[in-house]
Amino acid sequence: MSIFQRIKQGLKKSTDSLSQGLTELFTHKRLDDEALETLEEALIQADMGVEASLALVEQLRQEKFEKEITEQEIREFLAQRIAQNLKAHEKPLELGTASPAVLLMIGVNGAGKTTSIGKLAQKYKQEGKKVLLAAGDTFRAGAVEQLAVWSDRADVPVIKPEKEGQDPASVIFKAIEHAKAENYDVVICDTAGRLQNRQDLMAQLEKILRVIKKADETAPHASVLVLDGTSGQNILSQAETFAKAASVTGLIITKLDSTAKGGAIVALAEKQKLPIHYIGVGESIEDLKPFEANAYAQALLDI
Ligand SMILES: Nc1nc2c(ncn2[C@@H]2O[C@H](COP(=O)(O)OP(=O)(O)OP(=O)(O)O)[C@@H](O)[C@H]2O)c(=O)[nH]1
Ligand SMILES: [Mg+2]
Repeated sequence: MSIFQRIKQGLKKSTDSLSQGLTELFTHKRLDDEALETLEEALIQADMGVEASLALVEQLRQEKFEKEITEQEIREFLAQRIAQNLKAHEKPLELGTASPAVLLMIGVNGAGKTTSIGKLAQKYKQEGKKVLLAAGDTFRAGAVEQLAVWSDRADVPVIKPEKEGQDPASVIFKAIEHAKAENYDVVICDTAGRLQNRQDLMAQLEKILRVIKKADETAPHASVLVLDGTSGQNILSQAETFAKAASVTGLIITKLDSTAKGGAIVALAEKQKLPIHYIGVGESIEDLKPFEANAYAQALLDI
């Protein structure tokens, strides 16, 4: 299945509610106020957020008000505008020239951090890079073992805590020191899931960042916020809080193969300038793809 088909399958439910709205709209043929209102509802239903939906409908009104228009033309108009808005977010995750490059993965519980680390590890390894993982989730039972499974799959080593419940910052510090000594190219640091309203856990994240800087003051070279694409509008407040607490440099949006809420990316892009480096489109190691604005917009509009 192509990546395009995958996203399309995942977005099917958003697409279905959109389609319903669009089909209803089509019975109007002429783009009048009522038709625009129906469209606005369909966009909001597809989780695109009120602001982004209003903006899209306004653009359509300006160009096509009281004109004859087909459903397909509306789809294409919207897809083109959405792709245009998202284009600026299409940016690869660049590791820069630091050696090792330190990559910190953060996000709420279950977002897909550890899985994305496994996928990235394999990608970098296949590019010929020397990759080390740091098991910085010392909090959740089984988290270290889960990362160890990914390290086996990707065939890269992992630095684990020496004892249960060890301070995560110290595990990550040790990994960076080890990577410096052994000339690793990349260290990817796992962290525990933390809800954005848990101030204690957000403070722990700040500590992790301080300790990373003790090992290398230019690190982390990327702080990647992993967002669960199935969470709809929740990803907006996550992006806002994590951006403040941990100077997020970019995003990975996971589970776009299995969501009816993929429209939330449109809402997010309206609010945040953060690049979307990758999207997760499945649970296997190769299911991490660069974000492509056009493919995403077309899948969302079922074109
Ligand atoms: N379908 C699908 N499932 C995914 C994707 N990414 C992760 N998952 C699944 O989501 C679940 C949680 O993934 P984890 O990688 O453990 O998430 P995490 O953020 O590390 O979770 P915590 O460590 O508990 O905070 C797992 O069952 C993964 O297989 C994706 O792109 N698509
Ligand atoms: Mg994890």
